[in-house]
Amino acid sequence: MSISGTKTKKRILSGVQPTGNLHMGTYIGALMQWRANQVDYESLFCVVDLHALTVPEAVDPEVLRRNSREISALYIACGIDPEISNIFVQSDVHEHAELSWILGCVTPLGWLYRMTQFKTKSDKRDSVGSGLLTYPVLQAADIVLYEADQVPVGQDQKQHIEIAREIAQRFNHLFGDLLTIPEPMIPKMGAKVMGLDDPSRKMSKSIGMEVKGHSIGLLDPPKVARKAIMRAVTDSGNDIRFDHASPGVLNLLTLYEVLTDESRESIEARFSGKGYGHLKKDVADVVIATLEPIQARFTELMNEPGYLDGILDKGAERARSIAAPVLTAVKQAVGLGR
Ligand code: AQP
Repeated sequence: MSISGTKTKKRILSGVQPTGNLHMGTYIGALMQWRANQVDYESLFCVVDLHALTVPEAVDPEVLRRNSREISALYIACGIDPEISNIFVQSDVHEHAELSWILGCVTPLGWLYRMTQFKTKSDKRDSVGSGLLTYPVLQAADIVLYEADQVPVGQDQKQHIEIAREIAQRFNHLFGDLLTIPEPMIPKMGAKVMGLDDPSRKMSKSIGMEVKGHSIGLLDPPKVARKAIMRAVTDSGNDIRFDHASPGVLNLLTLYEVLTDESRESIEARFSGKGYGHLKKDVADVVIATLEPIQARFTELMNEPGYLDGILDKGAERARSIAAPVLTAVKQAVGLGR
C-alpha cells in the first residue's frame, strides 16, 4: 500500500555522501546496481549532504556545496539517466530532517550504540557529535519517506538497512501500519571491493584520503589509477584461479569480472600461466577504459551548471511531492499538527 499514492512500480532509493572523490568500491557496490535497475524500478538517488555533517570538524562549507554538485554530476556520468531516475540533494527536501526527529523518538539508544560504523568512527575520537550516533535514524527516514521497497547498497551498509527496517517496524507497531519496510539490494559480485594496499579492509573514502594506493578514485587520472593497481598487494604465488585466490588476487579478479562481465572460466583461461603482473596490467586497462567516459562526461556536466541545476531542481520537486504526503500521514498518526 502506498501512502503517497505516487507509486507507479516498485521503488528503489539510495544515496552517497558528498565527502570527497568516489571510488571504484562505490561505483561497483552502489552505482552499477543503480544503473542496472533504474528501468525496472522507479528510482530515486540522492546526494546525502545532511549525513556529511556528522563529522563537523571535517566540513568546509564551500567544499561540501561543491562536492554535492560534483557527486550529482558523477551519478549522471556513471550512467544514471536523469530522464528516468530522480536525482536530488537531500537537504533540498526538509522532510528528511523532520521525519528523522520523529523516528529518533521511537529508536532505542541501544540499537544505535551497537552499530559497527558508530563504534569504528567514534573509537578514534575524543568527542563525537550526536549526529554520528543518530545517523542510522536519518538514513531510515531517507528510505521510508519515499516508501522505498529496495535499497541498492554495498555489503557494508547491510546493518544500516537492517536497523532502518527495525525502526520502521517499531514505528508501525506503535502507530499503525504506515511505513513500507525496505529490503537491502546487495550485488552478487563486488558487494565489498577491498583496499588495494590491504585486501583485508574494504576500499573506503576516508582511508583513500590518507593512504596513497589504497583506492581507485573515479576522477583519478589514468596514470594514478594504473600505478595503484600495479602496486596492489597480492601474494608470492602465481596461480590465477577464483577458488584458490588470496584476498588481494581475488579482489583484482573481481574487479576484472565485474567490469568486463566475462565468465570466470574464460577469465581463468585468459590468465592461465601468465602471472600477477599480467593480471594487474589487464585490470588497469579495464579500469581505465571504464573511467575514461565517466571522466569525460563529468567534465562536460561541470561545464553546464544550468543543466545540472535544472535536474536537481526538478529532482527536489518530485522528491518533495512523494515525501510531503508521507510525512503528513506520519504526523497525523503520532498526533502532531491540528
Ligand atoms: N568498498 C566498497 N565495496 C562495495 N561497495 C561499497 N560502498 C562503499 N564502499 C564500498 C557502497 O557505496 C555507497 C557509499 O556510500 P557513501 O559514500 O555514503 O559511504 P561513505 O561511508 O562515505 O563511503 P565509504 O567509502 O564507505 O567511506 P568510509 O569507509 O570512509 O566510511 C554505499 O552503498 C556503500 O555500501
